[in-house]
Amino acid sequence: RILELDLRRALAHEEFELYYQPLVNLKTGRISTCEALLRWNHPVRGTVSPVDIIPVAEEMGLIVDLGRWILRKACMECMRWPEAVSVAVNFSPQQFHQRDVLNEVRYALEVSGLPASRLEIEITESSLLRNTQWTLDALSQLHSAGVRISLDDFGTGYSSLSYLHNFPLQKVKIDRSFLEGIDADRPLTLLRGVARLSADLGMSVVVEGIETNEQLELISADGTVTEAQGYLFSRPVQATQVRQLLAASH
Ligand code: G
Ligand code: G
Ligand code: MN
Ligand code: NA
Repeated sequence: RILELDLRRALAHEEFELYYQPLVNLKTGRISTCEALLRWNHPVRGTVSPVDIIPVAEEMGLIVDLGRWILRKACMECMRWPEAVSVAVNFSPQQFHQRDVLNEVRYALEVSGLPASRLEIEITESSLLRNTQWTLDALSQLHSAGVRISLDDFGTGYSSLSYLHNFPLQKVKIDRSFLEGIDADRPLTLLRGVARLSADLGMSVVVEGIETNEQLELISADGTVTEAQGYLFSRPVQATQVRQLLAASH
C-alpha cells in the first residue's frame, strides 16, 4: 500500500514522469495524438503504475494537485512536437468533477502556450454517471473552449449507447476487450456496431489494444474506425523517445 506521505513527497520532488503512447490515424498512417500515461519513479519500489497511484491520490484528495501537474506537463511536452500532433490526457472522475475544471484547463493551455485544438481530455464512463446537468455543462464549455473530449475504455462501464448520443463527446475509444477472441468464426460484430453508431453520431472512433496486423486489418476493413492504438504501433515510451516515434511517422 502506497503511503500518503510518500505520494505528497513524490509530487514535491518531481518523481512522476509521463510516458506517451501514440494513436495512429488509419487513413494517413501517421501519429495523430500521443496519450500521456503517468508513471512514478519510486526511489525504492521502482516504477509504480497509475493503477496504484490514482485511486490513492483520489482518496487523499491529492488528485487535483497531481492532475494539475499531469495536465501542465503534458501540454508543455506537446509543444515540442509537430503542430499536427495532439496530446491526450486522462482525467479521473474526481479531477473532472472539480468545480474549477474549465479554469484548470484554460490555465494549462495558457501557461504552456498550447492551442486548445491540440488537447484531448480522456474521461471514463463513470465520469458521466454522476451529476448529469453539471457534466453536460462542463463538457459543452470545454468543447466551446476548443478542446476535444474523448470517452475512454468505452464498453467496460455502466453507461449505455445512449450516452454517446446524450453527451457532447468528440471521440470514443473502444476498449480492447472488444477484440478478445475475434477470428473468422467470431467476427467483429459488436465492435463494428459500436464503431458505426459512434461514427454516425459524428464522433471519431478509436480502437485500443491493437497488438497484431490481423487485428489492424479487421478493424480497418470498413473505414469506420479513424484511429488505432496498441502495442503493434508502440508501447508507452518516455518523452525523450516521442520525437523518434514522430520522426518515423511524420
Ligand atoms: O499506462 P497504464 O496501462 O499502466 O495505465 C493504466 C490505467 O491508468 C489506464 O486506465 C489509464 O487510463 C490510467 N492512467 C494512466 N495515466 C493516467 C493519468 O495521468 N491520470 C489518470 N486519471 N489515469 C491515468
Ligand atoms: O485506460 P487506458 O486506455 O488509458 O489505458 C491505457 C493502458 O493500456 C496503457 O497504460 C497500456 O499499458 C495499456 N495498453 C495499451 N496498448 C495496449 C495493447 O495493445 N495491449 C494491452 N494488453 N495493453 C495495452
Ligand atoms: Mn486512456
Ligand atoms: Na483506454
